[in-house]
Amino acid sequence: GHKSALLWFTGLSGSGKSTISVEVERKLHELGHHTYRLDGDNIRHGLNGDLAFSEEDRTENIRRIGEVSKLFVDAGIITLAAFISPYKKDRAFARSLLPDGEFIEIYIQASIETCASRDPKGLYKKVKKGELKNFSGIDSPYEIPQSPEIVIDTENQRIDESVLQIVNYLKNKGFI
Ligand code: GGZ
Repeated sequence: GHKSALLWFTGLSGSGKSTISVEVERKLHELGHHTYRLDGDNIRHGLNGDLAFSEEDRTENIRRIGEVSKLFVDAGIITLAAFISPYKKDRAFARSLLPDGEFIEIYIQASIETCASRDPKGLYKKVKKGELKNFSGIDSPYEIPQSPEIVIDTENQRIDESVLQIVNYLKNKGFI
């Protein structure tokens, strides 16, 4: 048996939240753990299909994701949530829903310049052309986590090293 947990990945668009969370989930499966991953693909098109990117909508997005995540954790599933979650107060709200120690904030760190140069979806290019407004880190805030459980330095380490860093944290804390 294991304690369940919510792994909360926060960071800019293009920082690597999705990539790293997918690989952490793969590793947890290899180790025999039951997991569920929430991300833009299964949340913003369905449950939160009515929300856009204003401050109010982002807050509501994160509130619902926090509540849904809590249900998965209650069911004993190691849950991974990968969203920009730019506001400190919204991350704090999600944290407040879980028992102490079960909310693990993982800051996926990359500068805005690095994210813009990666530009996996061409969104930064659209921002530059003026076709996309209210973009996190450019003309919409991203509040850097002040005391996350884990900081991942994506500019200086490989994906497999980042995955190991997170898995080792979970082992040390007795989650897996
Ligand atoms: C930020 C945006 C925006 C704006 C569309 N700002 O890199 P992506 O594409 O796959 O991840 C981004 C995703 C952000 O959705 P979240 O639910 O994670 O955001 S939040 O936590 O702030 O509610 C990006 C895309 O949606 N996207 N417009 N204006 N990212």
